[in-house]
Order: sequence, then structure tokens, then C-alpha cells
Amino acid sequence: MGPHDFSETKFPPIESLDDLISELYKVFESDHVNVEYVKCLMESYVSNIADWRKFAKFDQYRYTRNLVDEGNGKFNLMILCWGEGHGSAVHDHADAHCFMKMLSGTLSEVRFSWPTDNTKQECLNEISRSNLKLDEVCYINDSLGLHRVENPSHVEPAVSLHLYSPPFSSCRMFDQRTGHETKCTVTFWSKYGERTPYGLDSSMVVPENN
Ligand code: CSS
Ligand code: FE2
Repeated sequence: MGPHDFSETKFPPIESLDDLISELYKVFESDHVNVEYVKCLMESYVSNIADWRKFAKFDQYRYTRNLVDEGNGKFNLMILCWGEGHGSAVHDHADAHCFMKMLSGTLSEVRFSWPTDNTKQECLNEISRSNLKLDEVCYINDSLGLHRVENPSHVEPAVSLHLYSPPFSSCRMFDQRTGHETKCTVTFWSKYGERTPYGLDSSMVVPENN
């Protein structure tokens, strides 16, 4: 059985976001994460706006992070809303697994290798560039590099579903031109469909003492 063949595995029908979440709870009970299986599960959910509309909250100026489920402490599932032209900084994933599925629109992902020598200012080395289309899933962790994600469209917003395991609340962002890193806190624009208190609403916040 190859890495993408789950014909021997009992693969449940995923007919809604709730079905997907129930299945993710089962998968993440175990401490070992089967990356290909989680990718297949997430791919098998066909995006339906009726399932996720209540989480999809946009900001005029930058992408928002909207918490959907805390996965029993094992994972965070969230919906990110990217207005036209919105993008992230180059960042790492705090030693976590990161799965990202398109629910609407298209995102572009640019990967970089880690800076090798932090005594020198060197621009980050680009490894790959790809577009993620409706219902596709991509995976990254720190051993695969860093990335920057953006909505390249000037006319269409984008919505993506992200699973991070274990959950994290801070990560590092990198200056693409110098390789310089900065610790940042990640925050939620909304939780369970409700707006979080005002002032905590930027997606990646650089601490003041940094
Ligand atoms: N890691 C970014 C989004 S790209 S995976 C974030 O969680 O804000
Ligand atoms: Fe990311």
C-alpha cells in the first residue's frame, strides 16, 4: 500500500464540515499524525459555504484568523479570510503540522529555506511557488521550510481552512530581504463565530519588547 492509497483503510464519507471535525478528533486522539491521511480527509470534504459562512469574517486591511474548533487541545482548526491582495509575512510554524485547504478562491504559497547564517544579512532563498485551488490541501512543517501565503487576486477574496497540531500562539516571522527574524503572537479575529474583543485583532502581532 503506497502512501496515498487508503483503500485498505476505513475511509468515512465526509459530507459536511462537522463530519470532517468529528473525524479529525478521532485521528488526533493518537499522538502519531499520519500526514497523508489527514490531507486525504481534508481533501475529501467538498467546500460548502453554508457550513462555514458564520466563521468567515473579513477585515478591510489584512487577513483574519477565525477559530472554529480547539480539537480537544490536540489541534486548532481555523478559517482564514483573505481580502483582495492580502498576504502573510514569511513565517515558520512553531514545530507544528500545518494543513491548509482552500474553501473559496485561490491562494499562492511561496516557500523559502531557513536562513543559514544569522550573522549575515542575506535574502531568503525561494524553494517553490504554487497556487492552491478550491478544495486542494497543502502541508508544511518547519523541516520543509518557511512560507508566505497571499491572495494574488485583485477581484476575488479567498477563504482557507487551517489545521495546526499541536496548537500554537506564537511563531516567528522573517524579513525576506535580510533573513532577520522576529517573534510574533498570533491572534484570533473571532472565535466560534463571535468577534473577539477589540484590540486583539491583528493576525500576527509583533510584541512591543521585541
Ligand atoms: N500560518 C499563518 C497562515 S499561513 S499557513 C497563520 O496562521 O496566520
Ligand atoms: Fe503558514
